[in-house]
Amino acid sequence: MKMTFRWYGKDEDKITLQQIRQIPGMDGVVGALFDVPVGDVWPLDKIMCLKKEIEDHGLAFETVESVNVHEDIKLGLPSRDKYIENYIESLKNLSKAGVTVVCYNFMPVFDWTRTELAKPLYDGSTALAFDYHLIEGKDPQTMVKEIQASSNGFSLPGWEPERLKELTHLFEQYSDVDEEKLFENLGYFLKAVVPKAEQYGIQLAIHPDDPPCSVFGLPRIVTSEKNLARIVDLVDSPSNALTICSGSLGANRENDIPQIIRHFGKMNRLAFAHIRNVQVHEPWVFNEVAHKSKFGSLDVYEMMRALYDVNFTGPVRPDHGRMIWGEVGRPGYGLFDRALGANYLCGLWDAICRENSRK
Ligand SMILES: [Mn+2]
Repeated sequence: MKMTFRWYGKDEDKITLQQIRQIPGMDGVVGALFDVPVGDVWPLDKIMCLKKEIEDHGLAFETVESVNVHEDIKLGLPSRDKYIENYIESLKNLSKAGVTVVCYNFMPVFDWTRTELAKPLYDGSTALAFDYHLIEGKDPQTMVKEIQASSNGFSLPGWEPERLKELTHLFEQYSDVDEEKLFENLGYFLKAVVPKAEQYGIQLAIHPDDPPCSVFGLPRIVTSEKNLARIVDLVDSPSNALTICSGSLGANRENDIPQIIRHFGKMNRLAFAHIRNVQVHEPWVFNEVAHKSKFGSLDVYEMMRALYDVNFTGPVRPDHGRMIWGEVGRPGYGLFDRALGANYLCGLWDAICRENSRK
């Protein structure tokens, strides 16, 4: 596995590449062009600038998160073909820069959803939290305002203000899209894009819905092992692959993450792993915690062990972190706790490798 760190670029992230470079065991950066509107082609010159910037700091640029899928593709509107063409063009340009993994999600309207961005934990740190009681009966506009008010001034991915202005209209458009229709629209997208991705040497890696349940009545399909199996079956190609995000899938305790890693890893459909821990208090009530297994509901050792067992050679990143040591930053994406998380994951990995080379 290659240890990576998500970075929002020099204009959007107050964490520097120099700082990321100094995290022990860091191999690469997971980057993206955040100034290209969703649906537009990612220009080759901008991709090459980002690549150079990252590589000049001794880090690899092979993984992109995310090339977002335009809403018209998820809705299955006639205009989707134009956006699919643009998507393919972006993949072509990324392949020219040596990118081999492209993460994306297929969540209607919202990207990840939380009800609290700075829930105080027992040790004075804060973390992202979700409690479905707080969402029940709330209208999405109020929710958006609350999230934006507590985002420390950062524009959160998937919650960009421009996009959310259209919220009422978007909800209307989704009124006749159920889970089956969403599967159909994902299939249409993948059938067009995956053969090209394969040709360009790129694995498309769909990210699980976060949390893996319906919010505000919108359909969600990337939620369980059963649905992941259905997705990889939509197009039979190693380029139709998965991002396993332990914190997203793990919010539903019925998802056995090590088993999911083993199953899809053996099929060669695992392209990217986001590893973090969550404490699940009851179904759909959880908060994020430090990466170490003992602080949450997930067995992080077993997940790393499963990645080792399937000979996973792709990128892994610590996912969200808490805010610690007084850091003020992008919710979930501060420097300190994610660096500690990466170090913990590298430590587990070293121990697993050493133990097995002795046998
Ligand atoms: Mn994730």
